Amino acid sequence: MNRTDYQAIIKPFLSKKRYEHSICVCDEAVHLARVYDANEQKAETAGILHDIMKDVPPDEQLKMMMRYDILLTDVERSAQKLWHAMLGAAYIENELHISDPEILNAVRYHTTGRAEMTTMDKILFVADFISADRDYAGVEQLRKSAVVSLDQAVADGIVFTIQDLVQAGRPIHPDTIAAYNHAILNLN
Ligand code: DGI
Ligand code: FE
Ligand code: FE
Ligand code: FE
Repeated sequence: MNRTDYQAIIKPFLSKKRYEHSICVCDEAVHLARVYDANEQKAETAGILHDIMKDVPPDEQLKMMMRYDILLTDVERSAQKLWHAMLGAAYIENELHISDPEILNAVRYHTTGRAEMTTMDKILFVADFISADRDYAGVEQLRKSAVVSLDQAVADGIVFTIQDLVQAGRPIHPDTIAAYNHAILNLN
């Protein structure tokens, strides 16, 4: 399967906006893979597929997670935005028969991050933040820092996320906290 095949697979699942986001993340992931000497084809696959489950209605996402024996913690149940990453990884493994752990983990952890992120995890995490379709305040700075230090960009992204979550009074997933601590400890 190549990029064209995967584009055709994700299209019926996604809104036009989310489809275009997926293409932009794919392009950025390939770019970062080139900069950081990682496998460009794996970055391309992870990028194009990362949000495949994002627009599936939440009740349907829950049913699908049960089908794949995904058990949710209390935090995960309360944070619907985390579901598409867990479900997305299970879906592409079970239905698209992707078995490469680098791709599966990058998709699985693209929303929260985790401790000990692989280069591929970091590439997808950062690509999702700085893709061409993003236009939040600070994105230009993050785009610049991403090609200088992937670790710095991961840390900045996690700080953004945690600040937003605290501001909104939302629960923070343990993987997000682990990613934060790991990123901070390894920068200095
Ligand atoms: O799917 P995208 O919109 O492209 O991006 P994403 O998968 O990174 O999702 C971002 C959303 O996920 C954003 O609204 C914040 C939320 N999120 C990330 N980490 C956590 C979280 N939400 C909660 N409650 N807890 C987390 O640890
Ligand atoms: Fe996502
Ligand atoms: Fe995304
Ligand atoms: Fe993200």
